[in-house]
Amino acid sequence: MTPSRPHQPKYLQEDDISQKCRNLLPSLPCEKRWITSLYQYQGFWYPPNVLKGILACQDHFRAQDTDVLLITAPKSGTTWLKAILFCLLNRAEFSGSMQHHPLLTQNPHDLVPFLEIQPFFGQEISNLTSFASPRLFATHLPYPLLPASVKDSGCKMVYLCRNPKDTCVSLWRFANKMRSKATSEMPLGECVDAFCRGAHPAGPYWDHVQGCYKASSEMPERVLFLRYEDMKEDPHVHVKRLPDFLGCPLGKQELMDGTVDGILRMCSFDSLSALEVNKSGKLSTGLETEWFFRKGEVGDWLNYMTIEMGEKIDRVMQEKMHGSGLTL
Ligand code: PAP
Repeated sequence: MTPSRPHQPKYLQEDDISQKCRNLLPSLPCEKRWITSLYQYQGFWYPPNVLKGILACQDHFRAQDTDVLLITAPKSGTTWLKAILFCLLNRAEFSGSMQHHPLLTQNPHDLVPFLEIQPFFGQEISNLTSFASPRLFATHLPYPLLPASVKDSGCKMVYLCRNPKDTCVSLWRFANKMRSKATSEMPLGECVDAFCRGAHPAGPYWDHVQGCYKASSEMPERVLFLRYEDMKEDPHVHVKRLPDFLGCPLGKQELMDGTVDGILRMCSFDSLSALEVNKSGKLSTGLETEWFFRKGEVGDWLNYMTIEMGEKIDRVMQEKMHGSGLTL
């Protein structure tokens, strides 16, 4: 295990891992080519400190039937959908007082915690009783690694996927921001190689996406499968599906008074990225809020990758997703 470097966000520091995690690490395959060491646990790659949170939430998280869980691979649009879900689920409370809306002063990641990062961060068992029902959480855990209670309960899951080449570029830019000042930048070619080997945080991407795609095909009432590109193209149509799926359908008045339009405006890339909290704030995990707002565009990979890099990702995705019925 590599020691923590100065200037690293708390999120990446490796000193603070539980005994259970410490005992497990030597038996796991380790990847050193990412900006931090990654360990392969139950088929997916994570840094040790996140692995600690995964073990804790797998052991201790007790899902409730009313919970809502947003599931994404990193850089698939998590921040955007966290904001939208938060607005939809809390719309009754803030409908008359939008100028006091929590999203104006808090980053979506501080309002909607990742199960394996914030609640179990730095402690073995987190007290989640302070969360009002319906509780809204997010996770980068793929379907097979979810805590048993999530699968056994009646809670709702929303999965968001994104074009793998855009996801890879977004991941590359983010990883380079997150690296310690003492570490050199990762070239894009290395990130593409890691992506195609599946050896990046929460990778392999193809397995991550397929787990929830399969679950949504088998249990459409429990898992809603969305695509970032569809949401960018027609956000209204796709966001309107959410309240019905979550069991809190829009009322007649809300359908007439532009509730969804208001939520989409508030959660748009331009609105969120212009807020002071998202320009200069820090998350409780130590990450800078502005890192989560880069461009938010579809097809941005074309501005960075060579044709060969793009074809390499296409080839591996086609091969690994063959027969799944899903194309990205
Ligand atoms: P996470 O999984 O680590 O939480 P996530 O939010 O999925 O990160 O990824 C950030 C991406 O979402 C960035 O994409 P880009 O690098 O291609 O630009 C970011 O710009 C984009 N994003 C953030 N907020 C929004 C938004 N409101 N609308 C659309 N895209 C957004």
